Amino acid sequence: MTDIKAQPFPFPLQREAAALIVIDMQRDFAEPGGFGASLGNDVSRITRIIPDVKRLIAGFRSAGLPVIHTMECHRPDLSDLPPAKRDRGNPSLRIGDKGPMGRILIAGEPGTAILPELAPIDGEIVIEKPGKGAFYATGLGDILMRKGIKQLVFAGVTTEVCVQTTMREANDRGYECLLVEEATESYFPEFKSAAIAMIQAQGAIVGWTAHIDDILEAIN
Ligand code: C5J
Repeated sequence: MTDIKAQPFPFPLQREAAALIVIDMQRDFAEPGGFGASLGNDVSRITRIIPDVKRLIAGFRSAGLPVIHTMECHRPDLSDLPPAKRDRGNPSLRIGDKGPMGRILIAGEPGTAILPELAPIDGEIVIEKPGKGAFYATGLGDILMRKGIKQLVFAGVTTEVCVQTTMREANDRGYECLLVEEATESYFPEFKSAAIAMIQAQGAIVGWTAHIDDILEAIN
């Protein structure tokens, strides 16, 4: 066991049981014309973390540790999109509407794809998820169990929505969760800070947070 320098106290890394999970680094959240922009957000906040997420993925790959990617998306017939989700947020383009990068957050559309710089390579798991959390209505739990994964290192967007929701789902299922501070972002800096504070609070009630260099040093 190797300890990773982390908050609120060192993270007890079990190298053979750890995986990186990269949440929703999709064009729809990071590029003009996508879902994030349609809600009035400044998407440049998201593109700024791409180099750090890329470095983190490269570190896990070179250490021979699993990299899992998630994508928030829905079926073309919208049968997995609850009206309550489609109607909320007052965006200029709703989920399923046709935008400049194809239909918003629909599986297979260009805008729904993972950013090319962070694209999965052969053999990496990609989870398509209709919810904010990656365990809801997906095979993620079974996949992790089959692979003997017990610790999840989190990157991706947005910190307080899909990243935090998935961390909480994982924490409730018994996984030890570590959020990489430089490799996650929100459209709202105060929400990122608040999510980090919530995760670290009360003796790691939801998990730990750490810096990218401390993680890469521990795994390589
Ligand atoms: C949002 C996400 N923010 N991936 N999705 O709607 O966080």
